[in-house]
Amino acid sequence: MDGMNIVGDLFGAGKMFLPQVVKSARVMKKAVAYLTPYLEQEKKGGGASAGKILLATVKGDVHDIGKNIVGVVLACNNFEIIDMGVMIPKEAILDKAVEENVDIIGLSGLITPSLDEMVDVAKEMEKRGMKIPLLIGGATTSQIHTAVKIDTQYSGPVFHVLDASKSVPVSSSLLGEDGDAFAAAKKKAYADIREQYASRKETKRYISYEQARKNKFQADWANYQATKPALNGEIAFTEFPNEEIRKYIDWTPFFSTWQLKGKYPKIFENQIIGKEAKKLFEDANKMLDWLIEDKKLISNAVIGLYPANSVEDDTVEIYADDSREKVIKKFHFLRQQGQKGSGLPNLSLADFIAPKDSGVADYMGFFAVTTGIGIEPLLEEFEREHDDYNSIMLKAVADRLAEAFAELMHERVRKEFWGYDAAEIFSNEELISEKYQGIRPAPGYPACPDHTEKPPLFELIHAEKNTGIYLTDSNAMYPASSVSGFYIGHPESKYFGLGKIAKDQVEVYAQRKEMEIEKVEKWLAPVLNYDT
Ligand code: B12
Repeated sequence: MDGMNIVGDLFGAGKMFLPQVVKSARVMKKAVAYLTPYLEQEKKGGGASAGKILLATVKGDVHDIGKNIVGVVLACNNFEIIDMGVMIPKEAILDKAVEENVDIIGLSGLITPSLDEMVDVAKEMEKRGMKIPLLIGGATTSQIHTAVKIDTQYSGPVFHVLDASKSVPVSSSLLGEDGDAFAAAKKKAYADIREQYASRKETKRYISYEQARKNKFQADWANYQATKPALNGEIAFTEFPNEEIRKYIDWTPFFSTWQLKGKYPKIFENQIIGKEAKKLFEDANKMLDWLIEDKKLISNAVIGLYPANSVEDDTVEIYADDSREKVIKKFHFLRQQGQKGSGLPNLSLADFIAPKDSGVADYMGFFAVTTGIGIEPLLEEFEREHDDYNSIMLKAVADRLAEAFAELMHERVRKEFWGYDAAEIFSNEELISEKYQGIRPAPGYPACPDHTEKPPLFELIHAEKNTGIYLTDSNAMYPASSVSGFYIGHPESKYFGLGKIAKDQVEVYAQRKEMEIEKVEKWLAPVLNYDT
């Protein structure tokens, strides 16, 4: 325990790196597990725990690597961790918190619907009259969202925590002697943020939805001919060889998961972190060898290509066949409404699909891939062995495989199934930097932040039946190592950020989707430029 305190301090001071910390924690955890029966006795006479913290990824969300890292780092610093896992409903979180008499609740979430879920947890804590601190973490959470939406719901302490290393000083301060003053200072800081936010909001300029539509991106449709795909409909791939997928891995995000910042392979030359990065890379590859040789993980995919045209600017109709008479699905996209500089369009993904009245026979594609079938028993085994290092490593490797599988399938679509660039030859580096023609945006990503477009996508290509992936209440996919999205082939198509949108667009969007406006507002809360 004393050794781990030193590890924790060194990590906090930037003198030790996350992989080393997690490996040290593994030694500690194994030792503690061995000693627990003896320690239990001693604990009764007054334990040495710095506090009890409950961690959970909120309902509907499956991203958990960050939460697990936070759990390990806190445990290294003598906190007792109760990790409830992923997709945990608020009732279960709070019941457990009461039952275990925890000192702090920590919520993790990485997709936008999780933000709302966290607000609900805070509301429920207030309703139950709880007083313990609530920590908020994960990409897409932010100081501003925490200050404006969460802190206002709960009178107890609320803290947004940027990363694992900050979780220790925040938790220690909250539970320390001056905890109340520390919490009060944060309440005050969040009130200030809200004030600043309210005044900043007014300065940002938006145009009406109608103006935005008039300023859409206009491709030269009169001189455009889309390639007719070789495939019409869906095709599934079951038990796709992982050794093929492996070649498409983009390693840079893998290092950032482990909080080693730098581009692969240059990261190995880095004076400070190069050696650690190399060790980590070797461990990941050993794990990949094991997963592939022993066929531990199963990878499934489905892709579908269909005749498609855009209608009424932002809707895309998918047709049963090239007669384009029968609409089998509709997809709805959103349009940028921020004021643009002259000559710059207000983009919607639908702009890259030929409008029906242009007479161009265009096409659109869809995909869902998973590399996570069979991961549970492996994770359970690591858990039994108190091996967080390999558990986090396995998830990090599986998520790299999922992205790699999406890259591989996209290449095959361009070269083979759609075939608009049959002669394309790119290295993995060139694929990673998206040198090819066309894009594969995923529902939830900045150009199309609406997660409710996933159910129609799943229905169209029968993703659940074909791959074994299913959608949670928040439209996250399970297993976690899964990606789904669209293929758009137009040479000028590109990724962009939607930014915020105004109520006039939300009203039209709700009508088009035949959804209640309140529901649309709930799903799109983080991209609205107004308060609901
Ligand atoms: C890895 C990853 C995945 C993996 C997930 C694997 C897994 N088991 O978690 C894969 C490839 C499978 C994936 C898929 C998808 N993803 Co993803 N993914 C990411 C990515 C690139 C990194 C997340 C990560 O693990 N980072 C490393 C860890 C260490 O960082 P972290 O989670 O932020 O945690 C740190 C801190 O935030 C903090 N912290 C975190 N939790 C907590 C909790 C507490 C209590 C505290 C104190 C601190 C704390 O401490 C941690 C350690 O320092 C992010 C991009 C990003 N910028 O984060 C997108 C991202 C989260 N994904 C996103 C999306 C949309 C998806 C998909 C829905 C896309 C799709 N349509 O297919 C799918 C959904 C998957 C599913 N199953 O439903 C979006 C979410 C956007 C949104 N607004 O909703 C992001 C933000 C990408 C983006 N820029 O658009 N994804």
